[in-house]
Amino acid sequence: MESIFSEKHILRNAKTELSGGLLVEPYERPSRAEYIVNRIRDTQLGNVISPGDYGMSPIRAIHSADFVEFLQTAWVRWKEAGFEGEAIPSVWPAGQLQTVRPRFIEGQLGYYALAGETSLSEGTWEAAYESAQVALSGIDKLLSNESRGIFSLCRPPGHHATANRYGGYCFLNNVAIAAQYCRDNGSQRVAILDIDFHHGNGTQEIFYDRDDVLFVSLHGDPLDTFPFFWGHEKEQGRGSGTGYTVNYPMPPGTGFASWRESLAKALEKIAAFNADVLLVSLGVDTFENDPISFFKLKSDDYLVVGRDIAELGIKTQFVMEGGYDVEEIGINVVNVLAGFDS
Ligand code: SP5
Ligand code: ZN
Repeated sequence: MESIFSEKHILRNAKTELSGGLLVEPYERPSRAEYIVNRIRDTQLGNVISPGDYGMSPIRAIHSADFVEFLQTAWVRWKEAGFEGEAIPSVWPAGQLQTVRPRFIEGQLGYYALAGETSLSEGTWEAAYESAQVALSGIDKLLSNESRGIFSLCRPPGHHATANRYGGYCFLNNVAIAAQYCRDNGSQRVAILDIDFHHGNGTQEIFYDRDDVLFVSLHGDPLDTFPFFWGHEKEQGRGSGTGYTVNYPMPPGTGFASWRESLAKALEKIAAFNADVLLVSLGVDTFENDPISFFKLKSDDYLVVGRDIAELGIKTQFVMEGGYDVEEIGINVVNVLAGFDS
């Protein structure tokens, strides 16, 4: 399988994450992508290609103009305001009937942030833009050639970002941008399978009212983990989108046998939908040694995951999401991709 990757991911290199009341080194750090690309090269999975530039219009097809402008200008405005650290929100419009967008950057952070752990830092916009281009280049290549699978090694990740909110280490929703690109370039039905440990609240919200993009997610039960306010089984879509969002929350300690039962149900939904193309939000934070998660998948299990997905027989793009800083992140990601190819 071919991979799309850009060295510019390194522009996202925040110094801080708010975690347990401390400012720690972010879990979502540049070495993650290096572990993965090194493993791709070591195992000779396939070519690693640089992305093209598809510009702003596919990003604007998903994200609101004011949100994009906020991301583009936030860091400079934060520094100009005289703040010394990285940009972390401290106040939210929780419980307001209507919210007027504040003018000052400090208020805008809370207006646009869905979580406080993710600091805005120098280079964040540039890296997020490039990550979206990695997703777009992958889907464009998949739609226009004969290959069955492609891997977009996106960093920063995207599935928590909504049309107008960032957080959970995500700024632009790469998989949603790619899915809409499919719809705008001839695909009638697009399925998104989200197997990151965390619920893909951003992707869900973006397509919640639609019946042309199926969203199916396997994740830690939001009663017990981030993003806490989305991902319950009863969230199934709205209006003509009813039935086109499907959630499989699972409890702490879930191992591969029961996780795979949920995967089988998810794959049945996708097969019944008769999708032209499948996009997989690929997180490997389901791994037993992931530092922030509570599932118990082992490295060899990821080979089976790739094989199970391949059995659908649908053209598939894998889009990188989470999976934190342990050396096995490279092994686990490449096991999914190699399993798919096998
Ligand atoms: C893309 C993705 O996987 N985003 C995940 C964002 C999770 N953010 C909250 C992390 C909370 C970590 N809690 C620290 C526990 C340390 N043992
Ligand atoms: Zn995750």
